[in-house]
Amino acid sequence: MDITLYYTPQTRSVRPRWLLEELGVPYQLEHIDLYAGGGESEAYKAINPLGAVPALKVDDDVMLESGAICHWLTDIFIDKGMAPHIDDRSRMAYEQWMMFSQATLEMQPWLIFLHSRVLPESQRVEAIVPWALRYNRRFLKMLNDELTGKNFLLGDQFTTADIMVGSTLMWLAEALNKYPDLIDYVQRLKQRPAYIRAINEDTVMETSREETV
Ligand SMILES: N[C@@H](CCC(=O)N[C@@H](CS)C(=O)NCC(=O)O)C(=O)O
Repeated sequence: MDITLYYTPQTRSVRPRWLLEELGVPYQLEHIDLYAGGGESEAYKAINPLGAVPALKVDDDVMLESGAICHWLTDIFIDKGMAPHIDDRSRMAYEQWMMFSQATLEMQPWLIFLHSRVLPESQRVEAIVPWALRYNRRFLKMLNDELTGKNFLLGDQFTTADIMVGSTLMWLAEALNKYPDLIDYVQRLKQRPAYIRAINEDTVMETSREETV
């Protein structure tokens, strides 16, 4: 199986890259320079007509959406232990947090990230950050309560749900200050060797081809 991840640093494409590093399977990175219009090239539009990252190519098949990509990779490499098996009852919590990260949590942290760190100052809208923080309060409180006394969302088992939720919390930076258990959680995630490798632009895992399915 030949895996290629279309990738721009500091975007949602970190999620599947982090997961690929956790899985320890070989993959290639195809850098798309979004900031230099790389998403607009005809060649990349043939991969993703939206011009966004990530995209995953597996042999001749292409998949979009960071959540779907992470879900699929986790299940195709289920023996690597990044999710409970489908007939394990803790899979219910896993599915919940996977979907929560995309459907419930993500929008406001993304706006906060855009309007406090990504956009040039002249394009930021001042009112958005306090609004988004207010709107997100109950989601953050729920997560903070969930993680009190626990290492990861499913307890001691680190799963892809931690990648999806944790990478989204990382956009919030100091906006997490009122949530001590979330700050500890994010710190714990940032210390994982696979995360450190994933955010290092030059790292590509060199695992032998025989390890792929
Ligand atoms: N829901 C999609 C969102 C993809 C997305 O919007 N990615 C951003 C980077 S984080 C992007 O490529 N933006 C450039 C564009 O949409 O032109 C996912 O999770 O994969």
